[in-house]
Amino acid sequence: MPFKEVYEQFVDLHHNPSKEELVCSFYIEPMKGETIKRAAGAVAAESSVGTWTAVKGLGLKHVHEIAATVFEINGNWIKVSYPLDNFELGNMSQVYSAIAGNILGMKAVQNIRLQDIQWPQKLLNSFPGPQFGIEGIRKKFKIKKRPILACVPKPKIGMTSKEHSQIGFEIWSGGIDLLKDDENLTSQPFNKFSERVKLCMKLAEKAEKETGERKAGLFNVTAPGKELYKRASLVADYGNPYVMIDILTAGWSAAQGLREHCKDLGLAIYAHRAFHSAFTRNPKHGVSMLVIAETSRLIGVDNVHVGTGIGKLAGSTLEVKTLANVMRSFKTSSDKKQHLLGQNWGRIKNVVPVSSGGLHPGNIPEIVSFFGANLAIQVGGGIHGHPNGSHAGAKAVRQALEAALQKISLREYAKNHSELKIALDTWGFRHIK
Ligand code: CAP
Ligand code: MG
Repeated sequence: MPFKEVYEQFVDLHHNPSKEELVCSFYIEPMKGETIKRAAGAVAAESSVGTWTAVKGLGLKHVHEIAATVFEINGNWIKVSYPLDNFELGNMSQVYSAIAGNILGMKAVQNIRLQDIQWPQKLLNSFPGPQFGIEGIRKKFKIKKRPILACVPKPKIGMTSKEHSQIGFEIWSGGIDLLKDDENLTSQPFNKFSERVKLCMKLAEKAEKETGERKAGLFNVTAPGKELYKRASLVADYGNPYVMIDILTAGWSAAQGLREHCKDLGLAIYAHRAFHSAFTRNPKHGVSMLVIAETSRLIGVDNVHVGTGIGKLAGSTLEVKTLANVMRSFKTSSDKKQHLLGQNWGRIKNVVPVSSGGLHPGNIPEIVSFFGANLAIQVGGGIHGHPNGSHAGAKAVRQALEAALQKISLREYAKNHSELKIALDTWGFRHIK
């Protein structure tokens, strides 16, 4: 049999996937001279049991039973179903090696993008999901309705632990809830992880006394091997309720290990998505941010970055709104326009979406009206770039949030709030590029 014919055997447009099967939607562009049917079949073959040529084993009963099937082709969009036995329950890295592995580099396709996954309940339930979810996080901080506020010190790296912790105090006492490490700050010689945690926690306590609000650090525990877990344990020893991980540079298995470790420690997990644009930014190729966010939810993070739509980083307003909604909902519907498959999340808790990247006080009302109040807003430059410093910058953000929640215009509110006025005089309402 000519080798290409193998691929077409993986297409059955009459197949109706059972509830036990995992379904993926892909955008594919066949390579020149290739038909969409063969290219689609190649995707199903390579991501499940097949390879470029016929092999005898394809006729074996169980191999045949678990072969993936292309069951829909609609222009460049295809849907592929995978019987459950393709996957090892609870092993996210294995799942990705199948449905987002070799197929992304196949010559049969010019471009291929994994847009969405619909997880069958058995596979979904083999993952823990968030330990706390939105309700649990709000309870920890006694923040009933307003967005949770986070701030990342800038400059991103280079400050000593002492300088970093002092900035922490300035922003906590200025009205911010969470002091976040930047994605590229872990334990460099000038700002050792343990020293940073120690100094910050001392000042968090002071800020708590001063403000009567709970203050915490999002300490970036991303590190090789056991060191990652050691750092999480250290954070817990200081009584801080949260850790942060660069979920993509660390990898799914490390993140799964952290989730397991955090269960006993009672720590919430904040996921930074640095590295995602390597595979999410090209709309024709790679893996969508939606898939990354859904995966992060299953693994069990309590926060995930979803973007702003209006800030300095790529991501359309429609895309970031969809991401936030999928992270907050327990049941999502399919959507033909966005090629969403819909998901019943069952017992899996929801996730606090984080809007971040180029935000400043003048943007806060827009972010709140766009996302609603059930989210976290993270600001770096838009606090530390305040002409009067980080403390004033933090106050300006909190004031902007108060105005937005009370539906008072920022200009009006700024009449009696000098920090906000200076921020507006500096950045106005502009969208940062
Ligand atoms: C924001 C930030 C965040 C990005 C992440 C930064 O700083 O600390 O890492 O927002 O992007 O380093 O850029 P600014 P995303 O507030 O100074 O922009 O949420 O898109 O993953
Ligand atoms: Mg950052």
